[in-house]
Amino acid sequence: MAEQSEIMRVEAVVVGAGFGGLHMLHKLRELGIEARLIEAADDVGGTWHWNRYPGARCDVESVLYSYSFSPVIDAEWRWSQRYADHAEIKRYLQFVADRLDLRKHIRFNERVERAQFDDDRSEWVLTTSSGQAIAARFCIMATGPLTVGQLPDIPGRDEFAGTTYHSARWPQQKVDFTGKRVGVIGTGSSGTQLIPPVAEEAKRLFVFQRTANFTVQARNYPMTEAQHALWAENAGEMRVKMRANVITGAGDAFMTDEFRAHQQQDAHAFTPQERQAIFEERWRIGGGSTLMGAFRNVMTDEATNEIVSNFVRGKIREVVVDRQTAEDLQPSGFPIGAKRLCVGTDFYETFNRPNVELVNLRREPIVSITPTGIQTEARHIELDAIVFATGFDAMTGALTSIDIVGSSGRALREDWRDGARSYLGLTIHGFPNLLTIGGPGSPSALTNVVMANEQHVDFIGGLLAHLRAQGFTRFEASEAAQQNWATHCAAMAERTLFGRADSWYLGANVPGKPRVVLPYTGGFVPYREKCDAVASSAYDGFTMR
Ligand code: NA7
Repeated sequence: MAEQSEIMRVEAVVVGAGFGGLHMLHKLRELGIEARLIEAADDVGGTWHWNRYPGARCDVESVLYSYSFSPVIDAEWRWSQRYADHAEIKRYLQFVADRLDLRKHIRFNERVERAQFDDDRSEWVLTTSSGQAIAARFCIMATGPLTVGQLPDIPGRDEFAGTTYHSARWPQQKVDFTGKRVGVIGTGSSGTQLIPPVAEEAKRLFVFQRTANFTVQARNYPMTEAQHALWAENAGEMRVKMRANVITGAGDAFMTDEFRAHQQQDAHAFTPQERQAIFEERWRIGGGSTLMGAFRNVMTDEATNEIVSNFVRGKIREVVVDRQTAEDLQPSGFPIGAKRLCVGTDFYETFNRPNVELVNLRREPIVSITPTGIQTEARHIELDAIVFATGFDAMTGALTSIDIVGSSGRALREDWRDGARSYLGLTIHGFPNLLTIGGPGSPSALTNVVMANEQHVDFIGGLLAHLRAQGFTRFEASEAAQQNWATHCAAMAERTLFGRADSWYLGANVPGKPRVVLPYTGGFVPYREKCDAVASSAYDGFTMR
């Protein structure tokens, strides 16, 4: 640990300059708390700084995938697209950082490597890649659910002589695939978004698919003047509806009440023809994940889920001309939505291009990566570039990649060896004065993550104000409260279909990671009510001194 004299000392330190961290820094300053934010990148943006692969855009409509706390930002920013792309979202966060004058309290280009709690002083000491340390009474990890990219452990991976890319660490400069033979490994959200634009450039594109996923059409378009006007007038009301889960931003922000009419109804109450008409409207006009909200219980009732799944399977057969490819693209063996639904543009249409070929790894698994391409059990495919769209060590990876050591030398990596545990996804027993924005055990990426982050920032702001008002300098979640929350999270997950797929929601995509449903599946509204109840009971489940 650095000498005490060298250490910069503030009241609160925030890690990560994405949506959560920037808002947190602003909130701390509003509360008069001296704070610094540490960011590994050279700019703000968080996941939108790193994930700049072609086609990267959000799957929640931008008007709702944005901050609600600042009337100034609302008044001065206009989204150009229904679903903004990565570049526009990053520009938005740059605008926010400048407009709120946040940069002066951000230390860029410093990766936090270790965070250790000093029991005697009741403070956190963070050491960063710059060799500098910073000490703070409170440490708030805003490190994001999708931060640490996963590279598959394929023999020969590092011997490829061409160029390799990972979707989550895309180069700053435009990558030109013109005239190139490109292989893309992975058909999750990142793969399905980047495959169509890469196919437009590449000479040949080989898509290496291990598990066919469900992809829906985003139906992205430039925002209309009428929508801008509607938003300017109704933003407050729409956000109230969003927090009440009446609208989700998954394609329904500008839809009419008529469009939503059957959302709370049972799919079985409709004839197959009626259901088909409802799905068609959502596929063609609604777009995005609106299909998932057509009826109630899609993520809790297997039969309802299968009805929705079958509609998408039918669409794949309708769109993809080659019969074998259409069959290979059919998702099966898991419920729609249990792996995150992919929202893209013309993913299935791309397989009708003469330069694109699907390689079904269930039929011909990858044996190795060679200096000149990929060897499957059936053939060798010559390639100039390989794109790994192979996902993340989600929800916990960014936290466990930091050497976090809590009270009495307790290491977080050890603590979470059998599965991540937390109280409300906000704090962890044994780690006093540490807070996590969107941590495992909170709704996080299962809901509109910007909305979820705002709720966490407000909760944390309230907690820190309470501590100050009471003269406390230290808090910790009790073991009992954390255990009760874990039991509740598991019970909620049992009621859903999320456990039925090998997805990053469960950590199933990371070899050796314990299989636990990581985000809270009980819904954002009950979750927020629980947090509100905790806050209004003087922080039930927390010990303070
Ligand atoms: P995902 O959704 O985890 O997708 C990763 C993809 O990579 C998925 O198709 C995997 O197949 C595939 N994969 C992973 N390892 C391998 C190996 N070894 N061989 C072949 N294929 C492999 O990550 P994304 O980046 O697309 O999306 C993550 C989230 O970011 C997304 O949900 C949005 O919230 C934004 P598998 O299904 O495991 O068989």
